[in-house]
Amino acid sequence: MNNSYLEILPEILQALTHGKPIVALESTIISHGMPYPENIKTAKELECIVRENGAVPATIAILHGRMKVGLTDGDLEFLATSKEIGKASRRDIPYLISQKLHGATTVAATMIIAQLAGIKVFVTGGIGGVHRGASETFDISADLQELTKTNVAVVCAGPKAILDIGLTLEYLETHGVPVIGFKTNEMPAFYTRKSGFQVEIRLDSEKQIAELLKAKWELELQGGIVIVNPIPAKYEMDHAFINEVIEKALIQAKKLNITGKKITPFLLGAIKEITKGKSLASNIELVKNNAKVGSKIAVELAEICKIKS
Ligand code: PSU
Ligand code: MN
Repeated sequence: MNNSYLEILPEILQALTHGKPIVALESTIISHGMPYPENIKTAKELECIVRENGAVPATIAILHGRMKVGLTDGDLEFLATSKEIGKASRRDIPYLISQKLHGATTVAATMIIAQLAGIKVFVTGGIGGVHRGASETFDISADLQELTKTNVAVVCAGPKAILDIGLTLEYLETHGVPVIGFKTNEMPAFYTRKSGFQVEIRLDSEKQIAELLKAKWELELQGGIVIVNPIPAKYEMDHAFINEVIEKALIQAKKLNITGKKITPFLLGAIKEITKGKSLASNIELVKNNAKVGSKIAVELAEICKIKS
């Protein structure tokens, strides 16, 4: 890897060289998506789950102006506790690097760095999307644009329920981003297994998903793939209850005039307060479940790529 901005941990470099399975993990969820100490605990658990399922974890962040692929426990602790960590999406990367600053990477920025490193599979909780009321606010997450051009598969539990799921699906369709339901015909909505929207492609095994990834990229069809993996039933929240809570959180955000990159962390925090921590518990469980599935996809992908070469 001769990209001087990148710093890849030796274990990951070795895995890359030998075509071993690797799973990228994002850091916005650590610095801005969850409170301390749940954030650090979850970040470490995710890495363990990835290992237990046969892949090497690569948590990604920007630290001291360097794009880090693979973090030490000290790095994770810093991301989980420091107030100096900005939320870094695509447009923030050059600024943070040139000013030697820190950034917790969103789905978009994590995809960019994963691609630079040569990592194909990335696990998160929920992707950003088209916000409710976007026809007025123009608020569409840079995650969606990234999915149209960067060749990384993102395993998630659907777009966050705070978004407009219908419009998010339309956007992904327009831009040719495949959305695969893992063992589901219905689009999950992060805290719940159902959203009322269907997914057109359903695959029931990690191997089939790996084969789809391989086909897409061998055909040089640029862009990412979204794999939606519903939250396990025992951890899901009640649909009507969470929607009421989201409405309340949206009203709070409007009152306080919260916009731009602050809105997603604000809403997640407000939802956690209103649900007295229940949403956070669901959030943690769905990401862990994604880590399991994502790792198995990475293992299958490494396997079929080995056979080919
Ligand atoms: N999902 C979560 N918690 C989060 C996010 C997603 O459970 O904190 C983050 C992801 O990093 C995602 C970002 O990329 O929110 C989207 O932010 P925005 O809507 O500003 O693009
Ligand atoms: Mn936004």
